[in-house]
Amino acid sequence: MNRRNFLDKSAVSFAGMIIVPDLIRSKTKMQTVLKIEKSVPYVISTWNFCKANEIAGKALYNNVNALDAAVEGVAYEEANIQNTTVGNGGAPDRDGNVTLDASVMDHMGNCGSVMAVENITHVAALAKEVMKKTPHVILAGKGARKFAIEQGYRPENLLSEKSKKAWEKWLEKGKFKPEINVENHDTIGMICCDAAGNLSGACTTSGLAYKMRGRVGDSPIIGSGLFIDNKIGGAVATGVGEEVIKTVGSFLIVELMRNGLTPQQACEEAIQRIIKKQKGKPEFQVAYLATNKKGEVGAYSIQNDFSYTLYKKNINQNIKSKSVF
Ligand code: SD4
Repeated sequence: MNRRNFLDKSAVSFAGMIIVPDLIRSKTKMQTVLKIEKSVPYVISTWNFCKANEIAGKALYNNVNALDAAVEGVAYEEANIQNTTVGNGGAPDRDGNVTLDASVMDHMGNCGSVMAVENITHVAALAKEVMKKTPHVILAGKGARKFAIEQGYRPENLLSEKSKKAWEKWLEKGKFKPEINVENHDTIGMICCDAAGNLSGACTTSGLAYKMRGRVGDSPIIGSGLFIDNKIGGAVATGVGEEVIKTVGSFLIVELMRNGLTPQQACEEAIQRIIKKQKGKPEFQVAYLATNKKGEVGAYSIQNDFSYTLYKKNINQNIKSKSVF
């Protein structure tokens, strides 16, 4: 079985990990789930990461809790070296280093994040380790890498041949311009609702291609790339992180939902906050995806190429988002 087949046939890819199941999925499943079942589990994730979405959905229907399902789902894309926007094989910074950002947040309001991590594929799982095993919320750079290795993660070269070639071509001109949606997908932000009705999420990315060394986007910043409040709902972001950070986008959406907006209205208002500051039509993309405790879903983007994937009752659908332009 070649590597690709292995990834497709396994529920989740285990590349780069030594102690496999415990790093991705906690030992503690929701043992009492049948007694407390009150929700139809569902998964939403940014773009068309159908396989990752399905993996998380199947885990939820197997009574895995929302946090572990989200981390398990996004792990598929982190290990997919064909995908140049997430994890192993991600586009490097302008100096040729692949540096990854990720965050997780659970239904209790616990969160963890890692930023600018090198040589570690499964950074969302690592963010979960930060949340569970350290007194901190964020670990960055060399410290995050060191922690990963202590936890049993195997360091790897994350610069794939495909990403290296694209970077070398970029170097011919060497002009930075945020490139969004080059392959009809980008950062994966995922929110899961489990059978107990609890919401959790994960967000993982290699960030903007050819960014400056040390640049960190919105994805590992709690409240920007991801925010969950289990009483209200959750939101995730993709696109140019700088614009998301300036408006603390995901937190804003959850707060707007707290004030009575639907997920759709909240995503639209959060995008408008960005648009209003621009002179003319922005050339960049920002997209939001949100859900509330009623199970309603909303999505909105600046440019018209955003879509999201919804898994519910064994059906996985990619749905086109509304957009400003
Ligand atoms: C970042 N938001 O690092 C991420 C990248 C992304 O579409 O989502 N690109 O800014």
